[in-house]
Amino acid sequence: MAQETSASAQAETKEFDAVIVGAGFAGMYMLHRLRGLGLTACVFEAGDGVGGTWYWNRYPGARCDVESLEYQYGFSDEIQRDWTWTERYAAQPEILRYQNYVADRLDLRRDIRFSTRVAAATYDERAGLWSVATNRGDRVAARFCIMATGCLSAARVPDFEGIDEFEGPWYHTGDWPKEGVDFSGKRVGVIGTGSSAVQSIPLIAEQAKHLTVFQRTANFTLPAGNRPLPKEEIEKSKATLMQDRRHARTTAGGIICFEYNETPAAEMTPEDRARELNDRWNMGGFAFLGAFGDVMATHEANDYAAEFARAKMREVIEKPEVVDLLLPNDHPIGVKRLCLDTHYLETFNAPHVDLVDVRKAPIERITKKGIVSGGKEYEVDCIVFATGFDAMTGALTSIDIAGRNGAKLSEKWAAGPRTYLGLGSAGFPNLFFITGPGSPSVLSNMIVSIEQHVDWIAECIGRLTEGNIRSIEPTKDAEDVWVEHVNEVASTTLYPQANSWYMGANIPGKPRIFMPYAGGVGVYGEKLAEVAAKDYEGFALGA
Ligand code: FAD
Ligand code: N01
Repeated sequence: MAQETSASAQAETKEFDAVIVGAGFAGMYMLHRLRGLGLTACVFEAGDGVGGTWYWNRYPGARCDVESLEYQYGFSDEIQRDWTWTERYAAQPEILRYQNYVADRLDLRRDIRFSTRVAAATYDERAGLWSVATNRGDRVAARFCIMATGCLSAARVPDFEGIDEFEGPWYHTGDWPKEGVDFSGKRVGVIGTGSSAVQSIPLIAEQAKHLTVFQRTANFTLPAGNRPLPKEEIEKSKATLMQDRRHARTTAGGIICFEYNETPAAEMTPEDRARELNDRWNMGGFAFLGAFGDVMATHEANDYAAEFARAKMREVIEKPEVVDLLLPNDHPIGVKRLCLDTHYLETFNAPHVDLVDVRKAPIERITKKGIVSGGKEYEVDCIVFATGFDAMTGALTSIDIAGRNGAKLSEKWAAGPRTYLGLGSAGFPNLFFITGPGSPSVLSNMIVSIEQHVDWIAECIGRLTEGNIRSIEPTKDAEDVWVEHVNEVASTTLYPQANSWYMGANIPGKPRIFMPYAGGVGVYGEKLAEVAAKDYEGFALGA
């Protein structure tokens, strides 16, 4: 892996065609596409290397849950052919190596300023330029400002009272120390039972002397079925990846490794339903949610899947006192992100692993020595916060973004994000979001959605530049119609029925709005193409 270097510090305002914020999958590909247009771009990245999610989330057990052969770039046949994945679900170090390999191949780092956080972006209407300021005093100006800041990059530790008094070390899964953590001989407390916890708990338990897991909501989790990838499967994927990716863009989830059964549950016999669920459970991964056409749309269909999953989960839990606690029963399956695990539930069979129900008795405070819930102090030597992210909007609203007339994005979005197509927001010319709220983003294979957005943005910028068009921004009318459409589509699903981060429910005070677009990558892609073909219908173009 090449060492990360950074672009030289900017003492005074320097001008570029574009500024990109973030150097994860999105920012890296955006930079590559802008270079291809002959434009200059400066990327700012808070971390000291590329990778985004896979740079920050180094907790034990971190790996993708979209299969590696699909969770990779699909824009370059050479790049994909020269890289070989080793496991069905690649682990974090392998994904980060892959991202560094791509950065090497495309010589990306020379335009990336690392260890630099963008603090503010202000639109200068007269000059038609974004002025971007960083925490290190850089100031750059650019016609286009592209937020590749990530949907799950603003790690959040809840405001527990007393956290500063805790005498041991604590960690957040989304900001894990590079050097790793040795839990040997330690009493560990893990707060949270989402995907990050489900992946890390089995490995933390292997090391720890004692592990106490603090659970607010039991989650549906199913065996990932991870395994080494055989040579033939890899070769087959390499031969067809480019066409597979074109296909993936026409699907609902940007994934082609399994097909959705479109038949509604009620139209199937009980035997067919059971067979479908069983086969898909055994496949491992998200195929399970494709068992019937209406799993995510009706309670009846969802209940079949949820009941099946609970029965399977129950089979591996041995301690009678935790069975009921570990089985999710307060939300439909799939409306909170489904977890894929490797021996998560089995971990609770071990005598040194305890589960504390913090739904019944919420965490009251952190003390010098541990965590207090239900009036009882649980002593621990270290704490792992697997408490998730201020998802979808957190990274954007933490930047002081001011558009026309100094209007702030964070104020405009105070009652929930407002975008047209998840790509831009009225009043903020030439500001693009990659996988922004109102786009399929986190409901899909994110790399497919990232490439879909980057390609659209690159084509748009290319056409504006060629046509000498100074600016583009959503009209308020188009934005209002889109926001309404996003809500309408969500309301035809079961998604709004859970306290999920999709709904902003994990952040106290955050408006409860279903933020991603549930219409699917394929349908959404058709809309993007239509808008571009109609000379950016719904956008105002400034001469
Ligand atoms: P990110 O990778 O989040 O990168 C954004 C970057 O922007 C970060 O490096 C951040 O430091 C930087 N940044 C943000 N704000 C600023 C600022 N103000 N100044 C400077 N830099 C800034 N998706 C899937 O489709 N499949 C999976 O299997 C999958 N697994 C996941 C596993 C984990 C543990 C997590 C947390 C997420 C997972 N995701 C998965 C979602 C994942 O976030 C995306 O797949 C993808 O990596 C997002 O890439 P990105 O470039 O859009 O954002
Ligand atoms: O975060 P989460 P995550 N007191 O928000 C609990 C992706 N990802 O980092 O459910 C007590 O899901 C919270 O409880 P509740 C994936 O998209 C993918 O695990 O809000 N508990 C929950 O249990 C995923 O969905 C992978 O009631 C508190 C947990 O903390 C997303 O990233 C791996 C609390 C947070 O779970 C986020 O996952 C990892 C409080 N005050 C991540 N506050 C893959 O497998 C929060 N919690 C690929």
